[in-house]
Amino acid sequence: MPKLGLVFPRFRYPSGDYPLGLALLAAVVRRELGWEVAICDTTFDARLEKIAEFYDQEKPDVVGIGISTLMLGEALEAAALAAARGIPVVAGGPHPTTDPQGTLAHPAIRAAVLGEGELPLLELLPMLAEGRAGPVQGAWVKGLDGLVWPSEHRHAWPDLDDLPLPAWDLIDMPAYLSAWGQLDTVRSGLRGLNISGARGCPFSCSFCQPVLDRMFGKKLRQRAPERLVEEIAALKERYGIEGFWFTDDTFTTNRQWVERFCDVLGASGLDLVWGCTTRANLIKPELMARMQAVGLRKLGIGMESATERVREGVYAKGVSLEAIEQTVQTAHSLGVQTLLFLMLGAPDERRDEVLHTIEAATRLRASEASFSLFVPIPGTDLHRTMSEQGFELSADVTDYDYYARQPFHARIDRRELRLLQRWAYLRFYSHPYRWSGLARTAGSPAGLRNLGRKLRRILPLAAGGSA
Ligand code: B12
Ligand code: SF4
Repeated sequence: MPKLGLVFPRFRYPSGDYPLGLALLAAVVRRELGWEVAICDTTFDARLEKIAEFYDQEKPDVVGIGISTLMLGEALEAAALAAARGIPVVAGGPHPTTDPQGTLAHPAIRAAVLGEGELPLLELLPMLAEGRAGPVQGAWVKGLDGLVWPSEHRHAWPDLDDLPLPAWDLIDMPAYLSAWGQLDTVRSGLRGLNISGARGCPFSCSFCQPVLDRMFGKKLRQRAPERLVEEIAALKERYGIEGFWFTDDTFTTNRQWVERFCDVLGASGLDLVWGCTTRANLIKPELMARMQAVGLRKLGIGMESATERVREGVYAKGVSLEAIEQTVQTAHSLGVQTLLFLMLGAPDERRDEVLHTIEAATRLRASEASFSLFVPIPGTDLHRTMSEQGFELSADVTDYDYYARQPFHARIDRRELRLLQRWAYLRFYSHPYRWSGLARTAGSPAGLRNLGRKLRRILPLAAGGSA
């Protein structure tokens, strides 16, 4: 029986979220093609030798590598190791989706899949295993002679309810359960896992689109609440989870669907706590109360910036500051924690605007905040407009590392921005309102590890420089 070897080269910035996309692809390939599948996940053992050993032990007929832009360097090394053993390589995930041509330029890679990998992979695997090459919808394919068959469109899985359960048996689930910290501020050491209920995002934030559109499309496709709750029940039965976190981009886009989900979850009697992300204008108090009644304990909210000029003028977020303040206040009154996502250092953002954002976030009754340094991801609208406006943007994708370098000359240089980022965390978390959450996080080994990991990311001041 032929074998597929899937690789998740997460050497940098590991998290407690298991590679759900790869686990789904593995399950689909097993069910539809009857192939054997093995997964090499470097999250807990980030060494190239681990990947080489995986190839030598598992001897896959084809290798598939999941790549986000931040993983590109290690992914290409993993691909080269496979090619050196004569194994054809398929690349998939956000980076090949955004830049299939650039991905295929690497000699070791034979195919770059656009967006959802399930359908293209089912066509590609037999083809590559037999040493053939040809056109495939949703993938760019390269023959052994270097001839490339491009593809215009991604090829989406038609019905999400027809996807099998992820291949958990191929993932080190106990390691993820103990590394998971999404709901640590709710209860110290809470056992939980990530889950996906939908694909597609209809919104148009300039720092994100059209990457997400290319990945999953703009149309929201949701799983039936019953199927989703079955998966949650299976996770509880097999792994004893006490909570879960939705990786969906905007969980509350479709109000009726959320209400049905709450009904089904409530009726299941599973008694779990959970969290999700939303846009502040898409969750009314009544809906939040209904979600809270069936276990919602944390809400992630994209705030990005407190100044309208940056949030709307640059990021095109489409959410007012009033809506953000209101939603945080409602959550606070319902006992739902909130996690704000913010970015510092937009192309021409001034120091006073950054400081204003830090103060505005600190004032809100939000339990947590993530202050990232802005990076224009290649392929996004903002990357394009910045280039049209004359910003010199680095062509080296390894410069698009959130935590290390700056791929353009910003008004505030990276060193100062990093100082501002430290100040933001200090200011936000020194407020007594957040001390109990911090204490709960520090009260579990996983929480403490996650805290240490975050500190290591924000503390270096001088890593890299501007492009
Ligand atoms: C949850 C999430 C996370 C989680 C971790 C997810 C994980 N398992 O590692 C956390 C919070 C840790 C995270 C971190 C980051 N993330 Co993130 N994340 C997401 C999010 C919201 C959902 C991912 C998900 O689970 N999707 C559901 C599963 C089913 O889809 P999937 O994994 O993408 O897999 C499908 C396809 O991609 C494809 N595919 C994937 N692998 C492969 C392999 C092969 C061989 C093939 C054929 C196909 C294929 O097929 C799969 C099934 O259809 C996405 C946005 C989104 N909606 O996708 C952003 C997203 C992936 N993240 C992004 C970014 C930028 C980051 C960070 C840099 C953010 C930061 N400031 O820290 C870090 C980078 C971490 C790293 N080491 O790479 C970007 C990536 C952009 C890019 N060009 O790479 C995205 C697209 C968001 C965005 N719009 O900007 N992230
Ligand atoms: S940032 Fe969130 S809401 Fe905005 S386009 Fe991306 S996924 Fe959609």
